[in-house]
Amino acid sequence: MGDIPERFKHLDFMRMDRRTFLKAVGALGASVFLQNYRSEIVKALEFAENRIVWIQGGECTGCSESLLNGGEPDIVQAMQRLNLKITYHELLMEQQGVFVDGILVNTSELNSELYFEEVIEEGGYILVAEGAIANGPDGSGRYCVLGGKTYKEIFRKAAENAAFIVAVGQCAAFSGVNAADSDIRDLLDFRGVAFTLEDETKGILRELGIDKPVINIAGCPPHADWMLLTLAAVVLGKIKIPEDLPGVLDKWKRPKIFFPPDHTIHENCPRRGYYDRGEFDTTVSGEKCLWKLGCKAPYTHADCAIRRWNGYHSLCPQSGSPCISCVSAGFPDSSRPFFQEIEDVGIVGTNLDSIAKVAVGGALLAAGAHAIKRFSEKDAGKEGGEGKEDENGEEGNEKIGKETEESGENEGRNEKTETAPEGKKEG
Ligand code: FSX
Ligand code: SF4
Repeated sequence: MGDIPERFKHLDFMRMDRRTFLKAVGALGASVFLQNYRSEIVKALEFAENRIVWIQGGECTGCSESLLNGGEPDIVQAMQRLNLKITYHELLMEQQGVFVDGILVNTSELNSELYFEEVIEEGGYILVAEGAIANGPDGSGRYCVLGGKTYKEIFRKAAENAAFIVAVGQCAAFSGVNAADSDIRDLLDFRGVAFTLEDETKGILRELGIDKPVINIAGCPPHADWMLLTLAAVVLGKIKIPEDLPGVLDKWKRPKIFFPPDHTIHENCPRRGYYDRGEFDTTVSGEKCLWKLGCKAPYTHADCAIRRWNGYHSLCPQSGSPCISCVSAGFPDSSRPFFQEIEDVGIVGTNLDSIAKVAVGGALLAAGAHAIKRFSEKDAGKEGGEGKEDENGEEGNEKIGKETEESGENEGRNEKTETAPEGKKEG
C-alpha cells in the first residue's frame, strides 16, 4: 500500500474522531497503519489487555491461513503492536502439550481442552469464531465433534463468557459453503453465528438464546487487513461496543469501511477498461474483462480492488478468476453458477427497470448495453419481468437490485448506461 498518504500525515491519530479514524484505517493497509501509529498505539494500550480466544468449527482454515499469510505486518508483529494476546487458538496450539522437566506428560488434545476450560472460565475475552456451527442432527450438534465435545457446545461456552464476537470468514458469518444446497444440507444444519445465509432468524446465537454483539468479517477467506484492522479499531476504542456498531456495520453486520455499500469491486478492477470497451474474454487465461465468464464483481461490495490481496498486489479478476462474490451473505448459492455470464441465468436482461437497479459498477456500459439489446430482441413486450426465480422465490435481478438500491448506488448509473459507446452493441 506504500507510504502514508499526505492527508493523514499530520493528524493526531489518538484524537481522531471515529469517522476520521475509520477513513484512515480504510485508506491505509495494516502495515502502514501499524507502522506509522506505533507509538500512539503503544501508549493507548499500555494498560490494556486484549485477550483473544479463537475457535474453529466447520471450515477449511483458510481464514487463519489468510491471517497468517497477511505478510506486513505478520501476525506476531501485529499482536505485539496491538497488544493482542491470542490466548487460545485451536490450530496454532495443535502441537502444544504440558511439559514437566522437559518431558511431555499429556496429549496435546487433552491439554488444550483443559486449558480452554480455564480460559473460558475467566471470561471477558474477544471471541473470534472461524467456521460454521453444526446444529444437526436434530439440534444435537453431533455432526461436528472435537475432542469428544460437539462444536456447538464449545461455541456456546465460549460465546456465553465473551465480551463480544467477531465471526471471521463466510462460514462463521453466514455458514458459507457449509450451507450450500445439497441433499444433506438440512440434516447437517450448519449455522452461522448471527445469520445462516441471509436469514437472521437462523443464527446459532439465537438458537442458543445468547445475546452478544457480533461483527461479521465476510469473505471466503477474508483479507488479513479486514480481520486485523477491525480488531485494532475495537481494542483502540475507536469502535465502542455495542453503541457504535449500528453506525459502522451494514445490514449484514459487516464493517462498511471494508464492505462499502456505495462501492463495488468492479469500479476499480484493472480490467475495467476492457469492460468499458466491450471487450470480453470467453475462455480463461485471457487479459480482457471476465464478465462473460461469470464475474460477479459488478454487484459485490468489498474493497478488494483498492486494497488488493497477496501483499496488496492482486485480486481475483486481476489474476484471471471471475469474482464469485464470496463476501455476499447468500454465497455460494447466490453466486451460482460461478462461471456463467449473469444475463444467461436471468439476473440481468429480463426487466429494464431491474437492469437500471442492478447498476453494475460504472453503469452496465458494455455488458449492460449488450444485455439490454439481448433483452429487447428476445423479450420485447415482457417488461413485467420473467426472471429466473431462485429457491426463495425471489427474482435474481430483484434481489441484487434491492441491495444496490438500499445503498443508494444506483443514482446516475442509468444515465451512464444511455451513453454507452457504439462499439458495445454486438449481438
Ligand atoms: Fe470458511 Fe475459513 Fe472459506 Fe475457508 O476457515 S470462509 S471455507 S476459505 O477459510 O471458514
Ligand atoms: Fe473486472 Fe469483472 Fe468488472 Fe470485468 S466485470 S471489469 S473482470 S470486475
